[in-house]
Amino acid sequence: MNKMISASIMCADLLNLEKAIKELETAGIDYLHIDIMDGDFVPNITLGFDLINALKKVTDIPLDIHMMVKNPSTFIDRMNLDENDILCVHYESEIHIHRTLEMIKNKGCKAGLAINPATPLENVQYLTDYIDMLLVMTVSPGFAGQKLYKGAERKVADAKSKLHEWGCENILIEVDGNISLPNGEKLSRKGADIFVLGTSSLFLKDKTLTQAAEDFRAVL
Ligand code: S6P
Ligand code: MG
Repeated sequence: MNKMISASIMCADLLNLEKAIKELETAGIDYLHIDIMDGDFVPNITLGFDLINALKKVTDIPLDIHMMVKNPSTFIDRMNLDENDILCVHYESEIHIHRTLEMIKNKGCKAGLAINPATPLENVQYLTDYIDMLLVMTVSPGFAGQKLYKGAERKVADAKSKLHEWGCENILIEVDGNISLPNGEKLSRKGADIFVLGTSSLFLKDKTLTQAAEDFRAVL
């Protein structure tokens, strides 16, 4: 399976976003990762639906939307997405998460389920028919610039073997949080497919986005 890069837009130069998007296109980035936070599910507030709908008009790079909000089902209709985009919600964000995943599938885009460091993998087992991607958080959600939590490598390895055991190899594993070159290399070996890159490896002061993406691909 091809390994893919998802660029974390909250870490881009937001005052020159169009320029960054064009550079990410040139660099062959696979997804734009859009973090939506509500100040309630996580202690921060970031990007929103107007930005998503504006991005859909200017780029063909598929969106990888990471909803860190309570009751995300309320907002599903607010985004114009197509079959290549991924809409990802957290296991803990709804009482009836299965219904939300069904709503996402009915919308016609791909569905992702995000799990926090403390979320057991078994919580995913009976939802696998409704998801295209499992987002294994490698930090607690809320902020860029954090440190990989200590169980992350084991969690990704376990996620890979559980998905195999459940006959769900088609479900992609995404990792998000402190994906530096060494962490990316380790997590790739454990089975991660999509890598969310932010301040740790893509948006750097001393490298262009193209160079940083190339350097990251070299360790996968
Ligand atoms: C964090 C968010 C992430 C960050 C990304 C930043 O809650 O979901 O997508 O934007 O992790 O990357 P880094 O390398 O600064 O951790
Ligand atoms: Mg994220």
